[in-house]
Parts: sequence; structure tokens; C-alpha cells
Amino acid sequence: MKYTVLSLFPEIIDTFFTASIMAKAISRGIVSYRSINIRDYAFDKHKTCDDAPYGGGAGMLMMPEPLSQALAAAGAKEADKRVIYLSPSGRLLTQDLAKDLSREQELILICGRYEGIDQRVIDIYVDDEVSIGDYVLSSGETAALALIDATYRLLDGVISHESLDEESFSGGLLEYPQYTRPEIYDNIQGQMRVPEILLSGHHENIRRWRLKKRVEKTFANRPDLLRNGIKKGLFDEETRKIIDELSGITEEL
Ligand code: 9WO
Repeated sequence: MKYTVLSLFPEIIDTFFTASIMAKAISRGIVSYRSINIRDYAFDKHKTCDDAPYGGGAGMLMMPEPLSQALAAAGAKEADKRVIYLSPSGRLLTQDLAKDLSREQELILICGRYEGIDQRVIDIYVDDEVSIGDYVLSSGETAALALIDATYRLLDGVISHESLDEESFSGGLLEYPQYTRPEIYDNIQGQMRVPEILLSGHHENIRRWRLKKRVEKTFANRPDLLRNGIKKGLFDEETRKIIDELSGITEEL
């Protein structure tokens, strides 16, 4: 996978690609990266990249020319390249979309600044507008990092397949709580013990306890995932039973 990132502040992105797991993926030839500084394509002596919006309104927009010059330099119109604009108005980045994006040859990511970019650049170049969640950031760079992180780790050879299968969202449930040593943890709260069942060595009981914890957590934090999983028939008999017990025959969902 090749990542090409267009930004006015590429240093924000550059650091991530020198961090440990990513650096390893690059040295193994699984990932490659280039950053393009949009300001390098500004054409006046002040290297201006922003201008006021037509129709009035707050703030400034990124000018179309430097950005489209940068996109042309990135080869954005070539086949096997997918151009993505990170924006709160995009489609939501989910694990499924991350999987889909991880199958591309090259992703070209546009990081916006100010109040956004000229719509004509979106119309001409952008294949997908993608949002990482329902909140507004000050710029697109941190969203691009989230998208890069969510996709590169799905590439063959970056992390083990067993770890991927065990994660949150596999099976439509959130993760169970986890504990490591020490067995008794001295804390401002007093002595906190690891749940007894995890020390029992009884694998079947542990499996059931973890499943119950996952359902409880999902019910508390993400009832939408339970509703969706039921609708799509994602859950086995055992999971359905736990959901029913918790939510009173799913009435409460
Ligand atoms: C700010 C603004 C102010 C007044 C009127 C309209 C406005 N739109 C915006 C806006 O969308 N600013 C963005 C800032 C422009 C593109 C880069 N910025 C950004 C990206 N903020 N949040 C994101 C983002 C990207 C992906 N997922 C979540 C948030």
C-alpha cells in the first residue's frame, strides 16, 4: 500500500511513519509513503493557499489551484489510486470501510485546513469523502492519521491474523475487560484483585464470563451495535440469550 498525503503541515503526518510498527512495515516493503506540501504549489510570492468564501460567511477556504496542482503532481487521475478527502461531511470510517480501503494500491489523502476546500476540487478529484466521527477537528491531518492507522495494520504481514480476529468489532460486540499481573494490585482504592474466575483455569467458564462481559459492555456503551447485530443475525444462540436476559427480551433495545 502506498499512502500519499497532501497537507499544509506534512510534519504532523511524517512522524507517524517513523514510529515502530509502521517503520517496520515500511522496511519490509509492505507500506510506502510520500507527503506533498500543498504550499509548494502556491504561485504568488507569499505562497498564499487560502481565500474568502463566495457568498460570505466565516473564515477562509483553501484555494483550488495550489491543491489541484498538488493533486496533479501526485498523479491523482491515474488508475489504481483512490483520492480521499477527510471531512466531517464524509461517510463514516468503519472497520468495513477500512478493510475496503486497505485493498487499494494507493490512497491519496487530502488534509483540509481553515473552513474547508473549494467544492470544484472535490467534484473533479475526490473519490470518497470520509469522516472519522461526528465531531469537528481543526484540520484533516489527525483524521488522516486515524485512517492510515486503521488501514495499514490490516495489510498482510503487519500484525498477526490471530490478533486481528480477536479485536473489538469482530462479532459485533465490544471487548471484554482484561487483566495482567499482579494478582493483587495495591491502589488508592485499596487492594484490587483480578476476577477469581480468570485464575480458575476453567476455560469454558472463562469463555462464558468474557462473552457476558462483552454483551454488558456493548449494552451500556453501544446499544446500536446490539440492535444492528440482532437485525443482521450476527449473534449465535448463546449471545442472543445473554442479550435477552439483560434487556428484558430486547424490549429495552
Ligand atoms: C468549519 C466551518 C466553519 C463555518 C462554516 C462551515 C465550516 N466547515 C468547517 C469545516 O468543515 N472545517 C474543516 C476543518 C475543513 C476540513 C478540515 N477540517 C476538519 C476535518 N475538521 N474536522 C475534520 C474531520 C475530518 C474527518 N472526520 C472528522 C472530522
